[in-house]
Amino acid sequence: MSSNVTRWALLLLVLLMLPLGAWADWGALNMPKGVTQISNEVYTLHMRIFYICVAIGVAVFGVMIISMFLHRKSRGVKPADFHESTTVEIVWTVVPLVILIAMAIPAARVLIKMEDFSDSEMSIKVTGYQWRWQYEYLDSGVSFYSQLDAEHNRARQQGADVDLAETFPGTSFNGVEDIYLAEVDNALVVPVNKKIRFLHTAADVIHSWWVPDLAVKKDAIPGFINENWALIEKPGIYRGKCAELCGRDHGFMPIVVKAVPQEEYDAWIADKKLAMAQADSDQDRQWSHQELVTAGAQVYQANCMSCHQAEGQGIPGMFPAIAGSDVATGSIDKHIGTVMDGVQDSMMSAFSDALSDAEIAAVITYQRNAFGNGTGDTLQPTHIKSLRAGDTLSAPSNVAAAQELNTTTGVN
Ligand code: HEC
Ligand SMILES: [Cu+2]
Repeated sequence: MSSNVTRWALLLLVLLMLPLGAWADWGALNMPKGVTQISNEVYTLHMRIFYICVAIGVAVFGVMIISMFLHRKSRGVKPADFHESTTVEIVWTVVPLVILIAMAIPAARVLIKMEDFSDSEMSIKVTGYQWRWQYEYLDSGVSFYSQLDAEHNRARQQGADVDLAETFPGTSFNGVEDIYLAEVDNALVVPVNKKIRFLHTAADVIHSWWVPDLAVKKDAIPGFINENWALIEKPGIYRGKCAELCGRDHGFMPIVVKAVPQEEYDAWIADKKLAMAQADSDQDRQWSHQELVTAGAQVYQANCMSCHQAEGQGIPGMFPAIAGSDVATGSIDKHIGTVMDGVQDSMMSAFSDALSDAEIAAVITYQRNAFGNGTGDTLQPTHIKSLRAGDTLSAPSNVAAAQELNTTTGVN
């Protein structure tokens, strides 16, 4: 008997020690408390229900294990042979019912709060694309795209071979500073202490905008608008990602929300508006060939390189090469059409909404001259602008004029 007890005690000890290593980092496994009132309520709710589950688990397994131990055959226990007990049936119906109601009431209360969009002080429309986010500040007209930082994007192309210490010197990629693949070019800047309403939709496939610290996770569905809101109390940088399997690069569309004090936010909006006005006027001027190529290289790295690759070599069987491509060295109209309207039923999406006139003109000029394509062509933003206006007739002469301009000025 006593040797039996020792054996049981030993087994229990081993079982208890197994997860000890994991306990040290328990906090990292749990859901974050977040920085909004709702996220705190969600956290509290989550913990309450978790503890109820733990209590039920301990009670049920406790009774089971103790019963099995105390009434085991070797002790000569005889099984009871009664049938049907009204008392037991009432107890095991009423007790779970009471527990379920006790869980449903606080859960419904938080859910209703999450769906309450009244009194929101500003609205941001968030549109998911493969693979970037567009943010439109509906109150101030500011709008931009946000995607994986170009350096991170370049590093990840090396796959498992990437040496982070070498690629990002001075940056720790362990622990809390781990931002590899979690950095974007343009963060979503928002003011603290304002009720922000988010409107979620998508332009191609279903995405999901997920920022754990804000307890915000909403599907972005083409043709639908889903709502959500957040009131951030603490300035800081909050990171998230697309939580929907939205295609090949699904893991590479991070979200960065930067919450700043109101004055800082106002200054940022003013800056953004200025930059947008500047970009607008850039659409109307004549660019030099070199300017377009330089700008185009950046547009290419940010938007096209993930598929067509750094040297324009593509991935055989998947993404065509731009180097020596019939489209990039042939008729410029076909090239423009490919980039602006995409290719039906392929991974080549339409870029006419995602890129500005200048960006489209620049990336096409770049593709037609980089990777040994050397066509010498120059495409002006004004040409794309007139195309958008439906003015197809003026197009060829415009291109020709631009080419002449370049041969005469020698910028080619
Ligand atoms: C998601 C991957 C992807 C991205 C990003 C992408 N493309 Fe493509 N691209 C494709 C695919 C796939 C094709 C082939 C389409 C077909 O013909 O079926 C293609 C074809 C092309 C072609 C025609 C090449 C040929 O010879 O057929 C050009 C030009 C082109 N893309 C330009 C661009 C530009 C410019 C960008 C960035 C603004 C870009 N692509 C971004 C996937 C991509
Ligand atoms: Cu996505």
